[in-house]
Amino acid sequence: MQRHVILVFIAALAGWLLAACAGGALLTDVSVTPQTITPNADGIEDVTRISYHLNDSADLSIYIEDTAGNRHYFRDNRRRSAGDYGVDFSGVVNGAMLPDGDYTWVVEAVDDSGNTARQSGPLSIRQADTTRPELQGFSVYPKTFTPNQDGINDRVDINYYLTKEADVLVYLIAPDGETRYPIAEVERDIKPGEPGFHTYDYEGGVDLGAEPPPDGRYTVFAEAVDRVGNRTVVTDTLTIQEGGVPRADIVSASVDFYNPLTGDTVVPLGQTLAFTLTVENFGSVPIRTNGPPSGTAYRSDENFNTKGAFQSSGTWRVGIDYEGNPSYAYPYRWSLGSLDVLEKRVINGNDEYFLMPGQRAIVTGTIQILDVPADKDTVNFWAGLIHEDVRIDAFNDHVDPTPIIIGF
Ligand SMILES: [Ca+2]
Ligand SMILES: [Ca+2]
Repeated sequence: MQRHVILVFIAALAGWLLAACAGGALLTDVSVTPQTITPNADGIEDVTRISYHLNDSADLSIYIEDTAGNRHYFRDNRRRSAGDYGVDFSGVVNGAMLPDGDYTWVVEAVDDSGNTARQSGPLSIRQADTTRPELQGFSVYPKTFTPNQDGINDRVDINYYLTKEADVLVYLIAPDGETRYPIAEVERDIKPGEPGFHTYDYEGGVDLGAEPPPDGRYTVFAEAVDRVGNRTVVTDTLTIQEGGVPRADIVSASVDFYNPLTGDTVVPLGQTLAFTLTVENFGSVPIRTNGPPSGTAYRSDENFNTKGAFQSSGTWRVGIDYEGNPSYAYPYRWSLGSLDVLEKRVINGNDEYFLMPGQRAIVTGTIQILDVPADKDTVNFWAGLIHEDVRIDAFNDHVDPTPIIIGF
């Protein structure tokens, strides 16, 4: 009796080994449920569950075959180790919904010896939403930009009209083809993902103090995926030049205030206060400046506006301010050095002047004191390095306050 049981066991073992060697047991427990899907994002039978078990490592493919014999690969030769697997199929292959119809699903595994195991069955698709989301009028402007907060071509506008509710990602791909930089949408009445006009305002991250992506030619991708998985990708190009966070300071935080007649810090009413300081661009990008030029003489009742040199977003200037100033800060301003030491560029028909990376410039100027700024004999004067409409760094504000004796 016992001998008989052992014989049966050996026979069963032999049969199992035979099946394994023949590859018949490589792929087991395959099921596709349900057999009909209606992929229209109504939450009812929008996907079918494909489950299978691998008894050994294999290259696995899943494809859907139409009645004409065309294979639509959902998974193509993916490496899989032994184990249980399950994946949802929504009717979408390569970002496009298969049209309504009757299909055959096929799960196919090829082991390392080249043995193929295959199982198949019917799959019907009904009420499929085959409409792809479109990104109409996709535009990137300008095509070249310089994200460096100099007020010229610092930003890029990216726009499109989305035709259908979808998740949209917009990002740059670097020249290496891999590194990705996401771009955030500007919040508007039309929420992200809703049909309608969408806009993105990109400054390379510089406004948050981050270094922008390195200079180079990038591909802008906009990728829309609707609720059932239809996917649309549009691309354009964008070149980044002279990108970076601008950095400059007043060298040694030192300002030399003096009366040119005497060389000391006594400036009686009617006489002139002069200053000299040095500015350095210690960053990696040019910084823009404008007039009045270094050396310009002010009267104390003038300011840079009365000189016709209005505030200009992104420009850098040296300013002088004083204790008891009743008006806005730094009313007396000068360019970073005389124009002949700066780099001149013609941009959009205008002459623009730049202090280049690593460059230093001496800034001088005078203020004729016509009245007592405060009800005091001695008034503190100081300098600042102003990045107009952007910021004054703490180390560039209120630099080297110096008591000037005015009254007697
Ligand atoms: Ca459905
Ligand atoms: Ca710029």
